[in-house]
Amino acid sequence: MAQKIMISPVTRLNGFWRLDVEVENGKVIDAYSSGIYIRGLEKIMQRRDPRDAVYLTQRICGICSSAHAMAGSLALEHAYNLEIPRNAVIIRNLIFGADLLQNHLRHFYFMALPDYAEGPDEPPFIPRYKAEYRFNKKETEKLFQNYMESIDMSRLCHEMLTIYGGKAPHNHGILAGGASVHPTADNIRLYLFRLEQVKRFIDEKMLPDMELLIEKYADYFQIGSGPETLLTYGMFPREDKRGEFYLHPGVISKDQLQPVNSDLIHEQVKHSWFLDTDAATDIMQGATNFYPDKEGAYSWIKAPRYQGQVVQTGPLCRLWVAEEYRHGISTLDRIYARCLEAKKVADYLQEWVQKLEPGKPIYQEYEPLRDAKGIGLVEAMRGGLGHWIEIEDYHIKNYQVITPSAWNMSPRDDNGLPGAVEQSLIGISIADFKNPIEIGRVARSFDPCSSCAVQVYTPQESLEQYII
Ligand code: NFE
Repeated sequence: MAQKIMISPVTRLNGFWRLDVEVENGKVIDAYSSGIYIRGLEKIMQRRDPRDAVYLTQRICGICSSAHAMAGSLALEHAYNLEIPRNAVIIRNLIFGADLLQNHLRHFYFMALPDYAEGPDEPPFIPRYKAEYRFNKKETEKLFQNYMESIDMSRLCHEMLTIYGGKAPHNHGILAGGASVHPTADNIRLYLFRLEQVKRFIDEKMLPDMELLIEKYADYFQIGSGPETLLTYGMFPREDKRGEFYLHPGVISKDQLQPVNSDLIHEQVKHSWFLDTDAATDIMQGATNFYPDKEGAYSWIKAPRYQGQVVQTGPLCRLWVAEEYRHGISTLDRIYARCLEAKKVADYLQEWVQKLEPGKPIYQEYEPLRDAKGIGLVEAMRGGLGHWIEIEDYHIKNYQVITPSAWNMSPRDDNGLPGAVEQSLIGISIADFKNPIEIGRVARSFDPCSSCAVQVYTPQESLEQYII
């Protein structure tokens, strides 16, 4: 008979997430991913000034804010048909790139590593599962020295972000029309000085630590693959070619690379606590109506699908589409690709910061339109992020957000197809039912963030009014 494991909340990630798995003969035969609180930012956005979108959506979560600033700005620039100055594209990439490095460093050392290396016998490393940890004492000590050093590196990344973004995590440097901080010889130097230290850490500590992880846990290249359809919207807009990205957009389905078509993105809600009418084939018409008593539902995350397919998204998908990493799709591939991407982005940032032109424009003036629609598709740290805005009479009529973690952590869809993390868990072996460390290893390799994925209600208002 199947035994059930429930982990709630899953720790070492942002937000509150619950995983339920059924285990039979030591193997996971079924898995359920539940976002266990409400976001509801779409409700908060209604009737606001469209220019607020860039700032308010950053508050969806505290760890990928600059990605929301990018997507919100792109959506408005699309709606207003704006072209922003070259300097602005670069500055925005410098802000987002610094934030991405901060995220990738944090994921590798704080979120993922403690699943594989046994930390010191003190909080936050205890309590922990009793399991097979494969590093020897010397290796473990070295890994946790680097873990501590990565905190300094994370701080440096946030300092880089603030040089052009004003503050972290929610920056004021990215806005519709461009950027807000002019490049100067001085701020370029301040950015580079920090970047060089972070780059050195990635090259000399993070990548070697990743290689050591591969040496000891190579079996995780065969574990936790998840869906084989990979999605990326394109990361880091090019300053020299409008509409193009340094890391190309694309969907890999059945080994075929296709361009991303936003019309093929839709959301299903059969197993999510939303009214059935919130299912959307056209995301611009999407709605957010909470229904916590819904039968058969188990998550505040909707089920986004691409042409009906379950997809996974994130650094592995980006490098796969860029043909820079085609080793495999698995737990360790996702973690490895994230580390390789950190190196790639650090190299890019060094190149881009030197392309800034002090004295040249950073902002394109515009007149807001009375009525308009726009879509901002961009990559966040964890994968494809989309913002859809409809403006009516100078105010937001509808705002919809589909985050990478909604793609990855989604529940079953209308056809009963499990979401990406759910699929990756089904079939894995659990060595010790009381210490199911394998679940965390596989699930955390997606760098999940349930704050982004679920729908927060306005604390002044009662939730009751949203419930039918
Ligand atoms: Ni809360 Fe986020 C990223 C977005 S969710 S972290 O990256 O958008 O996946």
